Amino acid sequence: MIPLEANFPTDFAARYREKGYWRGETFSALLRERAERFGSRTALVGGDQRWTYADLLDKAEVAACGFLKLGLKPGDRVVVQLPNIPEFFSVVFGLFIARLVPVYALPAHRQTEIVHFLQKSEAAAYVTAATHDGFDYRDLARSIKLERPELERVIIIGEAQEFISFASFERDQAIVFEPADPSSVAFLQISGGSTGLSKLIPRTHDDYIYSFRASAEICQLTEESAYLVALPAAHNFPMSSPGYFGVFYAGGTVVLAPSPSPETAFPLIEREKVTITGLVPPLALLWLQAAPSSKHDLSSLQVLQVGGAKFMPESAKRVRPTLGCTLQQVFGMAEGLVNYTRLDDPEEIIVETQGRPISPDDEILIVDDQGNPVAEGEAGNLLTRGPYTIRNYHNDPGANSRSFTQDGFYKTGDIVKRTPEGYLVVQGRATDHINRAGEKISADEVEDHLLAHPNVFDAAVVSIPDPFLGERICAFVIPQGEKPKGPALKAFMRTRRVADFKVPDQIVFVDAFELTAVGKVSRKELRARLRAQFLGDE
Ligand code: J2J
Repeated sequence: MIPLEANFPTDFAARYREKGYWRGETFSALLRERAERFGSRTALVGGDQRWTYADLLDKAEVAACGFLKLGLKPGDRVVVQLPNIPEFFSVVFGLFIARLVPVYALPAHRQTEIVHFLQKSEAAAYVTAATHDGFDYRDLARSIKLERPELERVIIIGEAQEFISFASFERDQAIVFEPADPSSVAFLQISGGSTGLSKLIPRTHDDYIYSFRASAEICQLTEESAYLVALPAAHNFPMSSPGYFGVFYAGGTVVLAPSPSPETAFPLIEREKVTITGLVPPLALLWLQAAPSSKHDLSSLQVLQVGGAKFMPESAKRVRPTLGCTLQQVFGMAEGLVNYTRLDDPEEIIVETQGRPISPDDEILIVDDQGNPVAEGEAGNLLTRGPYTIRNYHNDPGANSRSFTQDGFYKTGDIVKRTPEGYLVVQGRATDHINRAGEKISADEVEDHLLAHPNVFDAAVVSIPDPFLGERICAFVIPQGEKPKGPALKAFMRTRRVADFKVPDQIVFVDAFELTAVGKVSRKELRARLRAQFLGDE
């Protein structure tokens, strides 16, 4: 098995410890300590369940016993694909307690993505729910097993049919849980994927716990905080910025929303007196639209965080007058670096910028395409290095040489400029992915699927600005033979067993791609031209 490595150089690691960022905390020790301190306080509300901190620890220990009794060994990877249900937390903390390594998949992922995660991580098990949102994940598990018969262990939350039932897990007093090494990789998060399928992001206890501990402080979380998980729980934003882990750190309450729609979220805010939540811009727009006529009392809400994609100043301005709470812009990435506007920042900074880094030791470089620093205030490529930013992807030498500089800076692919106060303003990006409502989609990946259609000669996929989604996916397609219909191509994409959010929103048929005199342009250049042409025509 390929070892899990975090590759922080020893001198950096020593400094991060010395400065008190890395404190030797682990997820399991954290939960135990909180269960002792806040035992009877409510940790989690989801569906009709309310779990105290003591309940959460108890259920996580039972889960840990169950996983170990399946023959899983510390260090084994387990792909977890669960919706926003309480069991997400007993599974994940159970894995931590057993020193197993969760690999987070989204509920929207399908066979192609899950098989990729299983392969890349060499996973020994897959945990999913029986059904969610009208989709039967047991059917998915069945077709995954046909493709990967070596996947022995499929654990189902709910009616398990022929699979292993999570509900059958039992405590075993004979099992002794060994403490985890705080510098070890605790889990694999998934990247937004700018080229091809998502990469796996190794995060250690030390670095990740620092990021949400410091985030909890920046967001002023306390035992009284109630955080609504409106986005999918597997996303890095609701997980750690400060997210539910930040809330558990502070001893507050995590409230799970099965859907982020105002119809579902507003009653929960009223009932549970939610104080803070995080949304992507399209959802924030929906909330702003729905709030004025809502009969629900939203007055408990103190902070609305918006991130994952650029929140435009005109929309940002409306948050305080409409919702009566503070907006916090969050510009983060699963690879590490997270920027926040601070709660007491002047309104202009909150509205106009995407915040400043968590840590004094987050190193920020803004460089031109040759790698030279740009003049202060100019836009350039954002590179970063710091106490919670990864130095490598897992099992991916190609991505590692592309995505990191020689001296260990992560190339974010974002184009930013920095204000005199040190705040970052996102201007765009250098890479060719599409940021569709905060979901990052690789143009390469979608093109590859379209090219598999017998009547597609060539395809180029680009992002087009969209008033609601921020960006939508537009595919330019050169047909061959009988020209396919747009809807048929979309239907074809669905047969490719990929997440639905990757299906192009729009398909434009063209006879040919314009070529330069040299006869060949890079895909990047081609996409840029098609995009410009399309926007010019609009
Ligand atoms: C513009 N672009 C943004 C913003 C992210 C907190 C918040 C978000 C994420 C996330 C996260 C943006 N304005 N406010 O992990 O902990 C784009 C950038 C970035 C990429 C990362 C967190 N906030 N982005 O969105 O790994 O392009 O993380 O590099 O999904 O989203 O995407 P992801």
